[in-house]
Amino acid sequence: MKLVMAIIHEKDQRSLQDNLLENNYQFTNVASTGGFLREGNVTLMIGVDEEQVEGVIEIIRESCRAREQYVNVMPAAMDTMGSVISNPIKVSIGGATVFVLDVERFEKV
Ligand code: 2BA
Repeated sequence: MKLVMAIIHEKDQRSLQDNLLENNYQFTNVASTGGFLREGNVTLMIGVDEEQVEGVIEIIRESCRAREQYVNVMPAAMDTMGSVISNPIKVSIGGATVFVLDVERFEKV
């Protein structure tokens, strides 16, 4: 058995969940926060048989799209008037960040 962990944008959550449910996959949602942007994202834990991994990844690929976002980078420079000058950079987020882990043991007790 494998555990697919997918970190996705909150805006893709509904679409991915619907598509997984339609295909009879079971999953758990965990609210998470990106370390870089420090914004909420969503982590799905999807337990599947090994032969289902590629199918799940394909559903994730179809459900999640890449986005671009500007973020202010610190430290900011100070101008001559002492005000803060932010330095925005463009980052590309997602579609999804996916980890596939081996599951040593799976039980529902
Ligand atoms: P965040 O850490 O908030 O990162 C959001 C996006 O910012 C990243 O998108 C990446 O394009 C950019 N980014 C991250 N660190 C950066 C840096 N040091 N300099 C410049 N840009 C940077 P994604 O790569 O698509 O990642 C989306 C989210 O997936 C991340 O949110 C994080 O929550 C998770 N993630 C990505 N890689 C991970 C990893 N190796 N381990 C654990 N979580 C990861």
